Parts: sequence; C-alpha cells; structure tokens
Amino acid sequence: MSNIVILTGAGISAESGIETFRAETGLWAQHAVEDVATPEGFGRNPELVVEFYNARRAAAAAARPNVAHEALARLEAEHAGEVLVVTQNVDDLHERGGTRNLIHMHGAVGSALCAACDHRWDAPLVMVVGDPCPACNAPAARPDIVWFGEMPYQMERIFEALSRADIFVAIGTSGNVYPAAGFVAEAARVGAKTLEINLERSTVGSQFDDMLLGPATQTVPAWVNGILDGAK
Ligand code: BV8
Repeated sequence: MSNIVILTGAGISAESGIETFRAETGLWAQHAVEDVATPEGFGRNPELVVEFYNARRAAAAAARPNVAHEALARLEAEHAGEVLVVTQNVDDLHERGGTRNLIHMHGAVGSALCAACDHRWDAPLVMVVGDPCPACNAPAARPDIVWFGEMPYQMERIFEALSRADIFVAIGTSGNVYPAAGFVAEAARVGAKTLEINLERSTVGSQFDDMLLGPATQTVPAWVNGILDGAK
C-alpha cells in the first residue's frame, strides 16, 4: 500500500482555460509580480491587487475541472494507500473535480482573509478594498492568497506527508517557486520514487527519477490508470 503525494501547478488547469504564470503570454507577462503578488504591492495599490484577484476569481468560476483533475480524484477514491494533493493553484478545480484530501498551499481566490484578526470567510465574486471583516468589523479584507515573502499554508502537514511518501509526483509546475520546488529533493531524501508530469522538463526536472511529457489531460489519466491497474 503506497502513500502518494502530488504537487500541482498552473499546468494542470491550463486546459481548463486558466492562464499559467510564466508562459510567454502568461500572467507575469501581463502584470509585474511585485505589484500584484507581494504584501508591499498590496500596501502600495490595494485596488490594483484586489482587481487582479477579482479577475482571477471570475476566470476560476467560469472554468470547469478537466479530466486530469478528475483522474486525481479517482486515484484518491480507488487507491488503497493515502493520496494527498498539494496545489499551488488558487482556483477550486481540484475540489470541484472531486478531490477531498487537498491542501491549497498558496491560498484560494474563493477565500477572503482579515489582515487585522486572521478570520477567513467566503470571498464575494467581487471584493472591494476596505470590505469589513464579518468577525471584527475592521475594514481589512484581503484576498486569502500567499504572496511572495509570506509563509505558505500547512507546511508542517505537507512535510509530514512527504516524510511518509512512497511516490511523489509534480504535475504542471515550472519549479521556480520555493518551497514547493524543493519538495522533490525532500521526497527523494526520504526514499520516495519521484515523477515529473509536464509539457516540458521543469527547472528542477533533473532531480526526478522519471518524466512523463505531454498535456496533463492525456498524461495524468494515463498515469492514474497505470497506478490503479498495477494494484490489481
Ligand atoms: C516563502 C500567488 C518562507 C498566488 C504566488 C529559495 C528557497 C526558498 C525560498 C526562496 C528561495 N529564493 C526565493 C525564495 C522566496 C520565494 C521564491 O520562491 N521566489 C522565487 C521566485 C525565487 N518564495 C516565497 O516567497 C514563498 N514563501 O518562501 O516563505 C519565508 C517567508 C518569509 C520570509 C522568509 C522566508 C511564497 C511563495 C508564494 C508565491 N505565490 N502567487 C497566485 O496569485 O496564484 S507564485 C505563483 O507561482 C503561483 O502561486 C503559482 O502557483 C506558483 C508556481 O507557478 P507554477 O504553478 O509552476 O506556474 P508556471 O506558470 O510557472 O508554470 C506552469 C507549468 O505548467 C510549466 O512548467 C508548463 O510547462 C506547464 N504546463 C503548461 N500547460 C500544461 C503544462 N503541463 C501539463 N499540461 C499542460 N497543458
């Protein structure tokens, strides 16, 4: 019975119509990352940042999970060992595709966070700067997103799962952002087999034991079928 930890990035949602970050025409080509994805950027121009995430929330709401998201949910349901999906994505396509054991390590566009008291609630489709916190009433609502320089969520739970992992798979992530890009090294250190699934080899691709190249909607269902068939 193997324990599987899966890290996902923007590539798994690309075929659902969600833009990736580092493609030639991706989000970081349209916006300066330091303006929209840092606490300092939010401090300088909160309207710009809230608008950026309002657009991302609308894009996520208009998108549907694809067969790669659904295949991971099937793996969780049918595999005898534990399956944990750790996503860097802030869309909700994994949960809408049926995954339950899921960590949003970089937050979620569907959630709002009070910068004054840390209370969380469901974000409205359109957030407005100065929205009051429903718990403490401070006009301190912000998108519940982990920006550069902030600590990603649930790191202790992720490293605990990695310490027990037999298989680690990274899907559709370019390997540029830490600590997520370091998970393959940690998984290898504890003896897990490591697999990268991507359109092209990532920045940390040489650290994986194996590689499956191609669009996620083809490669992920094929890999999941292989794991489930292998267990029969
Ligand atoms: C932190 C907000 C501790 C969410 C995002 C060295 C070691 C450790 C840390 C650092 C380090 N050097 C610098 C750091 C700090 C920094 C960092 O990593 N910087 C980098 C740029 C060098 N990290 C942090 O600040 C993190 N926090 O370290 O905390 C700390 C804290 C305080 C003080 C001291 C220490 C916080 C990181 C959070 C970043 N938040 N954005 C949002 O708006 O969505 S980053 C952004 O990048 C998103 O979150 C995104 O998820 C993440 C990763 O991007 P990818 O998902 O990989 O997307 P990308 O476009 O790059 O790639 C897409 C991939 O898909 C490609 O490979 C492509 O080939 C593939 N693909 C495309 N289509 C398909 C496909 N694959 C398959 N099928 C397809 N169809």
